[in-house]
Amino acid sequence: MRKDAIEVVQGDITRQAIDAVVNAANTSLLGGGGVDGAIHRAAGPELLAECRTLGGCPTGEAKVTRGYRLPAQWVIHTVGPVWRGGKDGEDKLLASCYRRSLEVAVQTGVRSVAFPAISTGIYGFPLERATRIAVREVRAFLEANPGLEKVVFVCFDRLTFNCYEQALAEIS
Ligand code: AR6
Repeated sequence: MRKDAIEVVQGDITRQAIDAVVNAANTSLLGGGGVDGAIHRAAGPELLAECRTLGGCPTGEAKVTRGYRLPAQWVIHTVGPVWRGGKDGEDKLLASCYRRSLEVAVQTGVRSVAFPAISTGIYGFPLERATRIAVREVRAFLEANPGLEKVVFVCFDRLTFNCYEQALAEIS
């Protein structure tokens, strides 16, 4: 088990010195609030210009752009599900976000990736449920992909940080 390949930190994902940061975007890929707004502000207008060429992104999928003014070289934009009570395929779609983001990362030659807690803000996905899915998917992917060296869960607040620590301790 490559436990040491996963890190949990509290902080701002736009400040992470890492190969790629994942953006919790919407299907338009044209920016928004939350972490999406923060990434676009920090990366600068060139990011939006490149996003305009991508033609949007379906929920559960991922697309890559350059990072422009971010310390990260790449941004992997994924679209999490809006929480609608849990019977609308939300779990599977969220798992797909983590898996597809990591697949795109490996295809891009990325060795380290930072994730925000996708869907747990504006999209309302229950935090504990989301963190368990995130940890499970990332663990499984790391097991199967030794070329990927590090995945960091970047938590904006202490509650999210604690949830990831708990999920990592439970799912071993
Ligand atoms: N660094 C790390 N995490 C952050 C940051 C940051 N700078 N800013 C916020 N978070 P959200 P969603 C956390 O709402 O639920 C946008 O409008 C935040 O505290 O950003 O997937 C998009 O365009 C929470 O833990 O994303 C979509 O329309 C987590 O990031 C919609 O929001 C995700 O919260 C997507 O909603």
